[in-house]
Amino acid sequence: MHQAKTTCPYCGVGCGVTATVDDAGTLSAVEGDREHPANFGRLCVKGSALHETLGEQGRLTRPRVDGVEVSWEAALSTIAERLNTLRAEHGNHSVAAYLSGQLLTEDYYVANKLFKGFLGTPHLDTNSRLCMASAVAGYKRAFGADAVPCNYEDLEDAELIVLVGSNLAWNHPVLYQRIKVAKERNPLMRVVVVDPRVTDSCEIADLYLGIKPGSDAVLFNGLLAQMAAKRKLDHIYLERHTQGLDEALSAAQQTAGSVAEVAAACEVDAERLETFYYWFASQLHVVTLYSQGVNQSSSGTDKCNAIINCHLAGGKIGLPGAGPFSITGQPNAMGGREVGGLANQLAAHMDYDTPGAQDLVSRFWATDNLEPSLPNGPGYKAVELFDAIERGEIKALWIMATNPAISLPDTARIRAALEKCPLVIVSECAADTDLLPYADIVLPASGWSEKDGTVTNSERRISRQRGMLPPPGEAKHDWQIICELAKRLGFNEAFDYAHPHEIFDEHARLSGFENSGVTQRLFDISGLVGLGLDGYDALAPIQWPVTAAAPHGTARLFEDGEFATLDGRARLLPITPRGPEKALSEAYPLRLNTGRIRDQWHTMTRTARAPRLMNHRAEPFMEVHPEDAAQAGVNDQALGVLTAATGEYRARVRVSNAQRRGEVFVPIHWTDRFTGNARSSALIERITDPVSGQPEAKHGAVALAPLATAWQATLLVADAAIASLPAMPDWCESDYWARIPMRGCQRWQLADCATVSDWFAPLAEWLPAPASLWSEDAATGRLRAAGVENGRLTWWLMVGPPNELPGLAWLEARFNETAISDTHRRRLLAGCDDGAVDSGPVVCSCHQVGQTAIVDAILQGDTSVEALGARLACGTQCGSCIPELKSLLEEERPHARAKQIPASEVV
Ligand SMILES: Nc1nc2c(c(=O)[nH]1)N[C@H]1C(S)=C(S)[C@@H](COP(=O)(O)OP(=O)(O)OC[C@H]3O[C@@H](n4cnc5c(=O)[nH]c(N)nc54)[C@H](O)[C@@H]3O)O[C@H]1N2
Ligand SMILES: Nc1nc2c(c(=O)[nH]1)N[C@H]1C(S)=C(S)[C@@H](COP(=O)(O)OP(=O)(O)OC[C@H]3O[C@@H](n4cnc5c(=O)[nH]c(N)nc54)[C@H](O)[C@@H]3O)O[C@H]1N2
Ligand code: SF4
Ligand SMILES: [Mo]
Repeated sequence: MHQAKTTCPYCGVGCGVTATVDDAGTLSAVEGDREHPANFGRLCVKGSALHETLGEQGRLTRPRVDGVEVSWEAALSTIAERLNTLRAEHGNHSVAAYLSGQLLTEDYYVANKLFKGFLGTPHLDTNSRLCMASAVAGYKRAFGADAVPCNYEDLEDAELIVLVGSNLAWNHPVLYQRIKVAKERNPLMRVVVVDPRVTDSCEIADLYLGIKPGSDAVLFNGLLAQMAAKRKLDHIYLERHTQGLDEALSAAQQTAGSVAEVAAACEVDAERLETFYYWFASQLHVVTLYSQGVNQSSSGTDKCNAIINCHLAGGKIGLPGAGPFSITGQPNAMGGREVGGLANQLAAHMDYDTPGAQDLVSRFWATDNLEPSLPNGPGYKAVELFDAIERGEIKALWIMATNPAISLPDTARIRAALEKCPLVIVSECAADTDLLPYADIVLPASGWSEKDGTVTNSERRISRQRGMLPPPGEAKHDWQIICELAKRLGFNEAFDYAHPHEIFDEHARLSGFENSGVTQRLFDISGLVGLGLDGYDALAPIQWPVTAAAPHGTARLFEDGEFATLDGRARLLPITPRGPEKALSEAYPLRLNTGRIRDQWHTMTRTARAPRLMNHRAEPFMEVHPEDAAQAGVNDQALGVLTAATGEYRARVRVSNAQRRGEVFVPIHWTDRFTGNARSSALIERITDPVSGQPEAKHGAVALAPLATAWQATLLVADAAIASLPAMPDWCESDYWARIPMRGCQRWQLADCATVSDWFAPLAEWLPAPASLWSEDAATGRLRAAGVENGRLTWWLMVGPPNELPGLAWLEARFNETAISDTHRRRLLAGCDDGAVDSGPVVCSCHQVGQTAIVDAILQGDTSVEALGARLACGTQCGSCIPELKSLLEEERPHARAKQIPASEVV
C-alpha cells in the first residue's frame, strides 16, 4: 500500500487529494490533503467519490480508425497521412483543434505548439470559450493581462462577499465551506447573493437579490453611480492607478438612473438594493466573486468590466480581502489560458496583437525559418470554428477532452457540422459518449490517477496531478499522443520529450523569455525553470508569478497599484448595459436558464460511474415556478417538454418556488447516453458576446408543455446480464426514458403514449430471462414482473407511477443477492405498502441518507442540522447537503418561520 498526493480533476477550486493505492494496485481511497492550501483536508462529495469512478470498464483501450480497432502505429500514421493530404489540398488553415480546460498544462502546451507553431494554423480553441472567455476579456481590458488578482484567503479576510451568478455551494463546495467557516468566525462578515434563482448558496446570504436575468450590468452601473453620489469613490487611488473614470461614470449615470430606477430595471426590491449599495460602498474589504451567471451572456465581458469598475473606483483591489474574483470552472481552465489555448492567444499570455510576440515565440520555438510560419492573426473562436466546418472551410478537427456535441449551443447544428467534417479525431477516456459516433479516428487517452502534469486553480496556484495507476489497455497520455504524431509529421526535435517535466520546463522558460519591455507579461514562472524530474515530482502548490524576485510565488496581484498595461494604469470602461440578445416571444415566452447540479460533473462520463452520485438528482429535470406550471398544465414530478427554436427537451418537472415567475432552469449534464432527449444546449442558440465569443448559455427562450403519456414504467436490469445482451432495442425510443446507473444494475424510467403491450413485446425478447414472476392488474394497468435465473434476480419491471416504487435501495440490494428468498420474491411483486418503503431522493450523498428518513427524524423532534447529523450522519462529511437539510427543517417543522430567502429578515 502507498499514498500519493495529487489534485482533484473536477472544479477550479483545485483541492489537494491524498490517494491510497493498495497492494493489489487499486486506488482504494481518497481523502483531502491536509497540507494543500486550497482545501486544507476538505473534499466535496464529488472529490470524495473519486476512487469510485475508476476502473477499466467503460474506458477506451484501443485506437480506432473508421470504426475498426487498429494499432497506435496505424492510427498515428493514418492521422499524419490524412492531415498532410488535407493541408496540401486546402492549406494549413483547413486544420483545427478544439481543446479543454480538463487537459493538463503539459498536454495543452504541446497541442498549442504543434497547431499554431508547426502546422501554422491559428484555429485552435478550447471549451474555456464557453466558460471563462468573458472573464479573460474583462480582465485584459481592465488590467492589461488575464490575471486573477485575488486568492482564497481573501475570501476569508473579506468583510463583504458578493456572489454574482455563482452557485458556489454546489459548484465550488470547498470554497463555499471555507467562507461559511470564516463567516462563523467573523460575525461582521456579510454575504450577498445575486442570482435569479434562490440557490443553496443563499444559505449563507445576509441579502439576496433575485435579479431579472441579464440585468447585472445595470446593477453594477447603478452601484458605480451611487458610489459617486455618496462620495464613496477613492479619488486618490483612481488618480494614481487608473484611467477612464469619467467616461465609465458618465455611462453608468446615464444608463442606470436612480436606485429606484435600477431596482425596477433589475426587478428587485429598492430597499434591498440600497442596502447592497450601502454595504459595498462603505466597505473596503469587498470581494465580488463571479461566474457563469455573468460570463455566459452576449454582454458577459461588459458585465465583468461593470463589476471591475466598481472595485477600481473604490480602491477595493490589491488588498487582503478585496478584489474582483472570477472563479474558474474547470480544473485547468487557468493553465489553458496560461499556455495560450484560446484562438485569440498565441502562447504564454501573449496575444497576436502583443507587439513583438510573433517574433519572440517563433524564435523560441525555432519555427522562424520554417514553412509554414506562425499564423499572423487570431483563429476562429469555438462557435465560429463550427460555422467554418459547416461552410466546408475547416476540413480536419482534433477534439481533446471535451464534448462539443453536448456543450456547444445548438447541438443539432454542431452534430450536423461534425457529420460533415471530412476528418474528426477525438482523444477521449470514456468508451461511450455522444461525440464518439462522429469521430473518424478515436484515440484512447489516460485519465486522472494515470497521468502526470500540472494544473492551475482559480487562485493562480499551480499543483501537480500525479499518475499512480497504469492507463487501461493501450491508452496513452495526451501529451504523448500529440508528440508522437508531431514526430510523424517530421517535427522530431521540437517534440522530443521523454516526460512531462521537460514540457513544463520549456513552458516555464517561455514564460520568462524576453519578458520585458513591450513583451513584458505578468505570467512569469521562470522561477520554476530547471526543476528536473525530482524537483517537478516534489513540486508543492505555488501561485504564479514565480520569479527570481518572487521565488515562493505571489499570493496577490496589483498590491502596488501597478497594472499590466503599458502605462501601468488600470482601465475603467464605459458600459452600456444590454439585455439578453435572445428575445422572448409569444411562441417561446419563458426565459431558459441552464446550469449545474451538486453531484454531477458536466457530461457525467466520470461522476455517473459512482452510483451514489446519481441519487441526489437521478433524472433530467426542469425547475418551474408554480404559476408557470399551473398555466402550462404540468404537475410536480410529471413529465414536461420544453421547446425552443433549435430543439426540444423532455424531463421531469420540479415545481419550485426558488424559480422566478417566467423562468425555467435545466441542468446541463444529461446526454443521449443517459436519456432520450434532454440536452440543455439543444435549446440554446449560437448567440455570442462580440468581444469574448462566449455563448449566451444562460438566456434561452422556451415554451413549456406537459408530456402526455399513457403509462410510466421502471425497469431494472442486472449489470452482469446487460453485459451479455445485444444492443438496446427500440424501446429506448419510448417517448421518455432515463437510465440511472445503480450498484450492480441499471435503472430505466420510461414513459410512452402507445399501449404498454406494444412496447413490452420487443422488450420481452431483449430481456435476459423470461418473466418468472408476474402480477398484473388489468383494471388499473399496473404490472409487476421479474426475471430470476439461477436464483439471481436479472430484471425487474413495474408499470405504474414512480411514486409506487418500493424502496430503490431495497431493490438494488436484491440485485446484489446470490439467491432470492421466497419472501423477497413476494415483495418484488407487491406494492410499496409491503414494508419496503422508498427512502426518497438521497439528500446526503456521502452517507446516502434519503429524504424520507430525514423528514421522519424531523417529525420525531430533531430541530437542527446537528441533531439530524447525530441521528443519521447526514451532513457530517462534506457538508454540501446542509442547505438542503436546513430547508427540510424549515419545511417540515410546523410553525417554523418561512425562511426560504434568508435575506428577508435581515433587511
Ligand atoms: N457540481 C459541479 N460543480 C462544477 C461543475 C459541474 O459540472 N458540477 N462545473 C465546473 C465548471 S466548468 C464551471 S464553469 C463552474 C460554474 O459554476 P457556476 O457559475 O456557479 O455554475 P452555473 O450553475 O452554471 O451558474 C451559476 C448561476 O448563475 C445563475 N444565473 C443565470 N442567469 C443569471 C444572470 O443573468 N445573472 C446572475 N447574476 N446570475 C445568473 C444561475 O441561476 C446559476 O445559479 O462550476 C464548476 N463546478
Ligand atoms: N447550456 C449550457 N452549455 C454549457 C454550459 C452551461 O452552463 N450551459 N457550460 C459550459 C462550460 S462552463 C463548460 S466548462 C463546458 C463543459 O463541457 P464539456 O467540456 O463538453 O464536458 P465534459 O464532460 O467535461 O467533457 C470532457 C470530456 O473529456 C473526457 N476526458 C476526461 N479527462 C480526459 C483526459 O485527461 N484526456 C482526454 N483526452 N479526455 C478526457 C471526458 O470523459 C469527457 O468526455 O460546457 C459548456 N456548455
Ligand atoms: S471542491 Fe472542486 S476541487 Fe475540491 S473536491 Fe470538490 S470538485 Fe474537487
Ligand atoms: Mo466551465
